[in-house]
Amino acid sequence: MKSLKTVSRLLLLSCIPLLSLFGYAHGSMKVLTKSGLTITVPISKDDFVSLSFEEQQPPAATVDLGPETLVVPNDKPVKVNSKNPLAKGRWYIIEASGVINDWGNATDGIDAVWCYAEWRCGKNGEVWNQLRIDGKGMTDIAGQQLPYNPEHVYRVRYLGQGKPVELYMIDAQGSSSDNIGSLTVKITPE
Ligand SMILES: [Ca+2]
Repeated sequence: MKSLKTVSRLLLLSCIPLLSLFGYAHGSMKVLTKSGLTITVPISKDDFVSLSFEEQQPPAATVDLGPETLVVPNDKPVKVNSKNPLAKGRWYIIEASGVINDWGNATDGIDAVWCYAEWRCGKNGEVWNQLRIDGKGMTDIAGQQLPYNPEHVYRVRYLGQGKPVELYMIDAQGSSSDNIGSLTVKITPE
């Protein structure tokens, strides 16, 4: 809604040239605003050539769309986009949780960052970065190793690119038929 101050200013700006042109007023215009105020401007209706309002757009605000939780399947060759775009230049926390399996022999063995299936990746496990966030693994985004977490929850800071974020599991893109499970990814503005 246009503020009263703005309306008053526009009316004055509109009328000053007219008043200057005609030198005097022999009537008045009453403007009733939504707030209930009546503004009286000394001018005759015959003096009007035109009257126009210029709407001023409010400055673009940073919209905080809040947290978003997405499920990224490991048993289908799909990529999941966040519903909300991530504001350009804004920092977010991306948290991935859950376990998956890529071989159909169990319900786990891999999480967002680590392969911890001992028969496949040894006692110390291996960093597989199966979850891709805009094509990157979580350790790539973190810029450092993410220690194995037996709770299988990992968090990274992520800088918004002004577009939705794309999430997918690597193995699922070409070998999903024996895959099991999904990961949960929560995106929260910092
Ligand atoms: Ca597979």
